[in-house]
Amino acid sequence: MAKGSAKLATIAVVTVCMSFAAQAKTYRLSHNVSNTTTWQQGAEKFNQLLQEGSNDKLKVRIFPNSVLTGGDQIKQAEMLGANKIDFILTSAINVTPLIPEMAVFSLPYLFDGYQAVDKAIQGEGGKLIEQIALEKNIIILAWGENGFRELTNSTKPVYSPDDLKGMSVRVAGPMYIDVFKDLGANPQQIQWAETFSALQQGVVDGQENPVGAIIVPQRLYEIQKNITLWHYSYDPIFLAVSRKVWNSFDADTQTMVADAAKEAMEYQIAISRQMTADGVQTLKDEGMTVVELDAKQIDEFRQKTLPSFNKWRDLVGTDIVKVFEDDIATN
Ligand code: X2X
Repeated sequence: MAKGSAKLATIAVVTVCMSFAAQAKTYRLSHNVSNTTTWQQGAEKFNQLLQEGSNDKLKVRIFPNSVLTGGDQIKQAEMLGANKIDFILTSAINVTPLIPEMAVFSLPYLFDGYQAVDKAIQGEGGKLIEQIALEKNIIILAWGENGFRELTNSTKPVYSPDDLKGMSVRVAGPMYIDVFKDLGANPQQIQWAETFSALQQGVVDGQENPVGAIIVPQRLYEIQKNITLWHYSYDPIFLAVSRKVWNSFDADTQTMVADAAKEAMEYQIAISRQMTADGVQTLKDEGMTVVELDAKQIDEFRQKTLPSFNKWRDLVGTDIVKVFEDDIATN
């Protein structure tokens, strides 16, 4: 080979290597709500931390509204478990068909506030569910927050279970079907991606979701007149990675990715709680009737939903529920 062309070949090889080094590896992250939500902000934070921690070698592309699973929010966990999606950010409820134990978080009135939530999720309860998820190939890196789910509807203010009689309500998962039946309502399971139009077209009268993470940023107030702050069910989200992607990382990268996930979810929890605190006023300003309940009124809902609490405690496993209750009872 002539000297000149050898030199050219060397330059070419070096250039190719450099461009490989410069190109970030991009993973796909799926979540199932809009890009205006705190879920999206948490996912963006994760991406930012991932890029910083890897000197721009790793990043995620975020796919909102369950687009990677054709609008099916429940399928995300299954596809992650089958290594077909790299990362998911989703709510525990969406995983209950695959892992019934995940329903523990959203048992009606298990938690009476954020303090109880934090004790269980950061305690033995959270660890236990992480282990169970691992058996299904779902590697949970960090817990975030959807929040306490509140009831909205377009027909009338709801103060007591009687007001819910015959009302058609969109729900996300199987346990809520039972809960709303206990309350005399007419629940229907509908994908979140289809819920806005279902409400708009009057297919259902109401729905339930957290104020800060979903109701305000997805502008439910445009199509719902009333909201009842009954705090009946808590819903965490989690950021998980597929086993295939996780195993492709060396130990240092795994630590960096896990730390980025934790920091991103801490941030996501903080902004969700802030938006929930501020959001009630926003809903009033937007013309919604906001029903706040006293302890006695809340207790009426609690009593009525006891049959589904008991049914789902058995499905989840009494021992698992006990771990959560013990966490909650610690000082
Ligand atoms: O579908 C819902 O209601 C949502 C967005 O809260 C969940 O992912 C469970």
